[in-house]
Amino acid sequence: MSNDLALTLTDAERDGIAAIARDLVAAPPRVIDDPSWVDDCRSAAAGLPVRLRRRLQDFRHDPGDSGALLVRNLPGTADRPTPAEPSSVEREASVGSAVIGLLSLHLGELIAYRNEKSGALVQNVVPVPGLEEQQSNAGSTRLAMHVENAFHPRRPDYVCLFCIRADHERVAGLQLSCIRRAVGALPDAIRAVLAEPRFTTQAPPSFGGDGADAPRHAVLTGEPTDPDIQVDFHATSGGDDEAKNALEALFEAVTGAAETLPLQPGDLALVDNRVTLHGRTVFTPRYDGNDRWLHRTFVHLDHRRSRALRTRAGHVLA
Ligand SMILES: O=C(O)CCC(=O)C(=O)O
Ligand SMILES: [Fe+2]
Repeated sequence: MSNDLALTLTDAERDGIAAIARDLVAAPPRVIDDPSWVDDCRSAAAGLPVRLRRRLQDFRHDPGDSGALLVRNLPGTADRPTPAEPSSVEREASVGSAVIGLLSLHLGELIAYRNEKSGALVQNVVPVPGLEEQQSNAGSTRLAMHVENAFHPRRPDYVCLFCIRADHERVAGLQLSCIRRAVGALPDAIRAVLAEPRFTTQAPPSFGGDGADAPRHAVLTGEPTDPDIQVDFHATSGGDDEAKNALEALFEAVTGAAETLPLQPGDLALVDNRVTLHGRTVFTPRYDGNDRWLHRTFVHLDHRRSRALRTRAGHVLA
C-alpha cells in the first residue's frame, strides 16, 4: 500500500472525533436526512483534528497518484447486527454515520440520488441474500471496476466508503485503480479513441434507463496525459470495433494498475470518482448478523452545478 494513500489516526485523534460524533448523535432531530442535522454536521466538521483537516484539504487539492485517501482508526464501528435487506440505509444518527458525514462534509457537499437507496444520504453496503451474483453493492461476487454512477451527468466527485464491519474471512478487498497510474500504459492511438464520444453507459434499472437512449460519451476527457475517466466495465460499451478494442486495452491498463485494500473496521476510503475506479473482490456472506458492512456517502464539490436537479433545494438529485 503506498504511503500517500493512508492516514492512520492516533488514539487521541480517534477519541476526539468520537466525542464530536457523540454530540451529533445526541442532538435533535437525530435524523440524518434532516437538513438541520446536515447543517450541524457541517459545522461540527470544523472541529475535526487539524492533521485530518489538512490531509483532507490536500487530497481535495490533488488526489495524488492513487486518487484515494484511506483514513484509518476512526471510531464508529458496528454495534448492532449487519442489516441484510435490499436498499438498506441509515436514517437515525449513529457514531458511524456521523463520522462518515463529518469527513464527507469537510470535503464538500453531501448528495444522494432520489432513484437510489431512497435518496438517503448515508447508505449501507451489505450483502443481500439471493443477490450474491448481482453487479451491485448488494452482491458478494467480484464487482467490476467502475466510476460510481458513471452514466450520470452529475455523478459524485467523491465516493466515501467506511468499513464498520469486515467480512468473516477478511478476504473482501476494495479494489482501486487510478487512471493517473494507468494512462501511461495506453498507446496514443488508443487514448485518442477513448477521448471520442464513441461509448455508451447503461443506467441501472432503478434510474429507468433501458440503454436505448443512452447518450454517447468519451471515456477520457480533459488533459490527455492526466485525464478524467468515465467508465463502468459492467455497463459501458464501445459503439464500434475500434472503440470496443480501446475499451479492452483500457481494462488491461487499469487492471494492471489496481491495488486491493482489505478494509478493516475503522477504515474510511475516500475515492476521487473523477480519476479513480473502484470495485470489490469476492467474499462469502453468512447472513448471521456479522457480515461485511460499509457506510457509503457521495460528495459533490460544487452544489450549484446540480441545483436544477435538486427540486427542493435539498441534497437529493432527481
Ligand atoms: O463493496 C465495496 O467495497 C464497494 C461497493 C461499491 O462499489 C459501492 O458501494 O459503490
Ligand atoms: Fe460503487
